[in-house]
Amino acid sequence: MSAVKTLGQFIIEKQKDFPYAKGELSRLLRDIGIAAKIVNREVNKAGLVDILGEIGTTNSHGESQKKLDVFANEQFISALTCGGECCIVVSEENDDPVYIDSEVSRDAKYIVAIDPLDGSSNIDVNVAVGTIFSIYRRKSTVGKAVVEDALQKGIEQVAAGYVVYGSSAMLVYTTGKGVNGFTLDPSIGEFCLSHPDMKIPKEGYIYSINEGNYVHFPDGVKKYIKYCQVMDKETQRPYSSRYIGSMVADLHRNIIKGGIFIYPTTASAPRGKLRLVYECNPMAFIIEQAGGRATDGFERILDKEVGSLHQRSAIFLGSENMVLKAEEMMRDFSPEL
Ligand code: P6P
Repeated sequence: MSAVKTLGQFIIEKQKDFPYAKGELSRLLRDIGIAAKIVNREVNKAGLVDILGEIGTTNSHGESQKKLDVFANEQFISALTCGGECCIVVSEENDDPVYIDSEVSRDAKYIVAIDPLDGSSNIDVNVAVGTIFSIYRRKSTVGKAVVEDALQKGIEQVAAGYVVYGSSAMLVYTTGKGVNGFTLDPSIGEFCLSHPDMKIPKEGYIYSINEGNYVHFPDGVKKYIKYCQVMDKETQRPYSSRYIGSMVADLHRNIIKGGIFIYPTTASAPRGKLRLVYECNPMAFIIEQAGGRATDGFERILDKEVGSLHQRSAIFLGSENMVLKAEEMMRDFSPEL
């Protein structure tokens, strides 16, 4: 039986992939793992303790904040502050960047963008939720880090990952050399390597989209949905429709089984709903590293200009052949492109 390899051991082992690494990124990834274990503990008992429900405040998008959203945000910011490797945190839960200006973080060179508890509206109904994180190296080299350090294109990410708090807690991340998944073993309190070198199937047979918004979808999306539903034995259609309403859970399933996740523009979200910096870019980095494809229907997600911290984007990501087919239909209905 092969020896268990913990997240910490794996991170240290892979540090040799980065000849100039001095251990800061390794420490940062371990700090995130620690906070994820604390959040998982609370998510797992959310129904038992007074941590459900709303706290009467809203985040920068006008969305009501739940106790667990705020708790998770505090845990990640606290772990990153104590770890000393991060100089700015950009969070879905904070309108403005959180500048970490402490003795230990004075020379920190990493920026972390995070959605601390994605899909939190599912907590009350016991459906999987997740954390999404993205790590950049600061561009500015002197003085305190500045907000422009957090407005880098997705292609500049040095690492990205997610935690899915589901039937088991899993942490999946990439540093640009493939994707690896770790499952939390509660008996030892460690994330252990369970899914080495994750690859998404090139072909998939699951499409994931909120069809309740159908009337508001672009014509290319409507055509793609109809394509998924047509009977065609050769291409194993109709595909299955699976939509959890928690991006991390939908994407994790698609990486393992194959599939496409689409959140297009809609009437209520003319630029898309999902945020580029701490949802689309990290997930796109992971999907590409797993052999998949991630665009906004036209442009590669990782190449998109980042103009503001909470900028939104449409997203089509998953099995390469499925995303290519959806893009073909988007172009068919956008002749001006
Ligand atoms: P809708 C959760 O709020 C989230 O940000 C993603 O996790 C999820 O995929 C999406 O929004 C669900 O949005 O409009 O379908 O409920």
